[in-house]
Amino acid sequence: LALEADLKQALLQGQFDLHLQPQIRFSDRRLTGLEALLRWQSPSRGMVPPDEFISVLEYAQLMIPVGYWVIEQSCQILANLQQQGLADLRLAINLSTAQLNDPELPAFLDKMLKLYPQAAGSLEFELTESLLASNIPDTIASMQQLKARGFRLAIDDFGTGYSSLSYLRQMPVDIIKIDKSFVFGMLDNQADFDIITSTIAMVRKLGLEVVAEGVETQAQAKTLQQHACDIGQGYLFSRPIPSNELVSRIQAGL
Ligand code: G
Ligand code: G
Ligand code: MN
Ligand code: NA
Repeated sequence: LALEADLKQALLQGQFDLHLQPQIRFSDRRLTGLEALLRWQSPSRGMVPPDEFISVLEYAQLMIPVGYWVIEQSCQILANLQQQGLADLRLAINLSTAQLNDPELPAFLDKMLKLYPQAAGSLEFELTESLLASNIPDTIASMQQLKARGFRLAIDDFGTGYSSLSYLRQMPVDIIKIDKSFVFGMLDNQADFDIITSTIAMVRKLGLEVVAEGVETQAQAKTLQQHACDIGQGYLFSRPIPSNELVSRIQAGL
């Protein structure tokens, strides 16, 4: 409860920040996009990781307003990157169930696109498998609202939820993000290796893009590249970067 009260203050008092984690295209090892990750700098608790407050935001019905803040910040970051000559980077935003099901989301996005027209081709939304598990027709309808506005859709943490393969068949998704738990084990564990390489092959055969999360070593990156993974994200390339350091870090080559 104290946490809930503090989170209400956090939005009003500007205690949230976005950290941006680089995504690298294996073919040329260049920066291709960024994932926005919410951070809370609490005056009394210090830096609180999202695992400890996202579920409280959901429970307290604060995820939608905080999510609007995340979307507007992300649009501002894209506009700022464009001003610095970094126009072709994509920016991925995590959406929770409540956010995808929010009937006001399309109107909010239309407002953002009026203010930040360049965001249309650059924004991506990440949805988790658990989110997709309930009410498939409504979920597909919500996803189509996003697709109609030019946004790309990714399935996050792929492989950790239920009935993954049926999503691939039914849902208008563009990108699959293989969960980091598979990447961590891929060079030590034959099953993880087989899951990774066959998932990459399947996703590409379906004409979708595949991202590996949690890439921590050069050996992992090399193997992922050899097996035609499109994009990597992980501490090997960069930790998430505070928004105020982003441009200088990109200009310095990360
Ligand atoms: O940053 P990381 O390191 O600890 O993030 C943990 C999880 O928190 C992410 O996998 C993501 O699902 C969730 N998360 C991070 N930022 C946001 C956000 O802006 N909105 C939502 N809905 N979830 C987020
Ligand atoms: O949205 P999602 O749950 O996938 O968010 C990604 C999470 O993974 C974030 O919490 C981020 O900080 C974390 N992360 C990103 N790269 C790495 C990595 O290379 N290793 C580990 N252990 N965690 C990572
Ligand atoms: Mn994510
Ligand atoms: Na993930």
